[in-house]
Order: sequence, then structure tokens, then C-alpha cells
Amino acid sequence: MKKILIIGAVGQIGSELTLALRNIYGNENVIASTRKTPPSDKVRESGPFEFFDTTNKDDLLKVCKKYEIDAIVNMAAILSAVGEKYPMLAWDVNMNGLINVLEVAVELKMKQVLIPSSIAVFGPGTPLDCAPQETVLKPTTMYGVTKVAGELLCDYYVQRFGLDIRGLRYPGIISNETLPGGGTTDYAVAIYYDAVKYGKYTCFVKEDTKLPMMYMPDCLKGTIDLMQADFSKLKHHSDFNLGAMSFTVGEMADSIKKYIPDFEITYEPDFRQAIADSWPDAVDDSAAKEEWGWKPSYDLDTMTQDMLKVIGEKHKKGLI
Ligand code: VAH
Repeated sequence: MKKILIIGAVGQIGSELTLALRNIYGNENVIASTRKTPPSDKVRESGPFEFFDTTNKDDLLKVCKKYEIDAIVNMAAILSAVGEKYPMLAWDVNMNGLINVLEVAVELKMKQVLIPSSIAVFGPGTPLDCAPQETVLKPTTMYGVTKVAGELLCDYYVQRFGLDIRGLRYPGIISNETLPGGGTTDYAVAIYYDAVKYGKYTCFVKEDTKLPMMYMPDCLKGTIDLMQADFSKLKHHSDFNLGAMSFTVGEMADSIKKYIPDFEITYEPDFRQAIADSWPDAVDDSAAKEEWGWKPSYDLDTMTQDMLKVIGEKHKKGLI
């Protein structure tokens, strides 16, 4: 891979993945892009940036030819909560955007495509204590439907066109650079910001809601490790389960109280509770461990300590 295009480079994962890939491949070799939201200063000032809409294939093709792109990372997506408000928008962005990426990658004979999936592929019929790598995939959200369809489409393009496609079923991702937007797991980020700013948080899911979660440094490590894995050794392609830790909201609150003893949490479940309840508590990621050596580093307490430190420093500087 010499010239990587990141689509969705202003999102929670895309913004940090852009900087991580620029550190590895060189600033000028990682082209960041999004539809219209302005990028962060760090992304804008560190390398090339383009505005275009992935649902417009001609615009995508033009950018890929302009920079001689040979790999695409497509992080553009409408997530679970917003996807339930606007299901056809989620289908358009998540599926028509994906089809354009795959078609352009075949047309330009690209070396690699990375397409994220999610634990949102799981639903009723999936063993909810620990979702196996191979299991029933009957999601109850449009976002989940697009992720199952996306995994199937990617595997078709691997076997039909010989495209090198890789993908991960991300758990909830927790970070302190770019706020997430429109997801069900967003509470796991907001709880830290509100704990630092207000000493309290009102959570939109119940205390005993337990989901697979991951700290951003592990998310970046897993994504880049998979991008750099030997494709010939992979038995799976676009659908690797990726696990790190699982915890309830109550356990998160207890972890925060170790550093902010007076922290208070209340619970006001909304429509996102049903989405969270349809997802598994944990995932079996033995395929990722066996096929490309996946190994997470962070647990709940080491993540909490780092999150509160970084967010606390931002708060002191008046940045949040
Ligand atoms: C969401 N953060 O909540 C995303 C994610 C695991 C869920 O895909 O929709």
C-alpha cells in the first residue's frame, strides 16, 4: 500500500486512524476525506484532505485517480441510533457508499480495502453471553442490516474479483479525541466527559446493560495489525470478531468513583435500550487471535485512568 484514502476521516475512529496511518505511511500518503464536516486541526494540518460524498461514485473515482490511491479505508457510516431515525439514509450511505468503494477498488486494481463491521450484526438467535465468530446474524437495526449485507458483499468481492478486503466487527469504542456521533454505545464516552465536567451523568441505558467495549488505542492497534497482516493466511476477511473487555454501566461508574469519589449516576433508558439489549455481552475473537495475532492491552481501570487524565487536562484548559 502506497497511497491510502480514508473516507470518514472526521469521525470518532477515522480521525484518529488518519493520524496513526500518517505516522506509519507518511503524511502525504494518507489522504483524509469526508462529505462536508470540517476536519480537526490535527487532521487538516497534517496531510491532504478532500471533501466528497461516497454515494457519488464519479467523485470517489476522481479523488482516487488524482492521488493514485491503491488502498481505501471506508469509515463512513450512519450508526445504530441515527440509523433508526433515518433508515433509508443509513442504507444509502452504508450500502451505496460501500458498493462504490468496492467497484472503484476493482476498477483501479487496488491492493487493499478495509471495511469496518460491528457487533451490531448480532441480534436475536445469537448467543448473547458470548457471540461466536460463526453464528446467527439477525440484527434488529438498519445499521446492523447494512453491516451484515456489507460483510456478505465484501466476501463476494473477495471470491468473485479477488479483491483484498479486510474488516472487523468493532465493539463500542471509547476515546477522548473526537466525540462519537449517533451510536448506541456513545454513553460509554459521555459518562467520562460528564463525570469530569459536572460530577454526574444521566445514562440512556440501564445500570446492568453489559456490552463489549474497547479503548481507542486498542482499536487503532487492531485495525492496523489487520491491515498489515498476510492476506494469504486469513481464513476470514470482512467479519472478524474483535474483543477487548465487557462491562456494565454500573461497573463503569464504580471505576470512575475510584478517581472521582463523589461521582453520581442516574438512569433514564430510551429507545437505545432495546438496541443495546439485542447485542451480546461479549464476543469470541479467537479467529482474530489465531489468524493475525490480535491482543488487546487495556482493561476498564487502565482505560478509566487514562480517559479521566486526558479529559481532565482538556477541561482545565477550557477546551471542553
Ligand atoms: C454504535 N458505536 O453504537 C456504534 C457501534 C458497537 C456499536 O457500531 O452504533
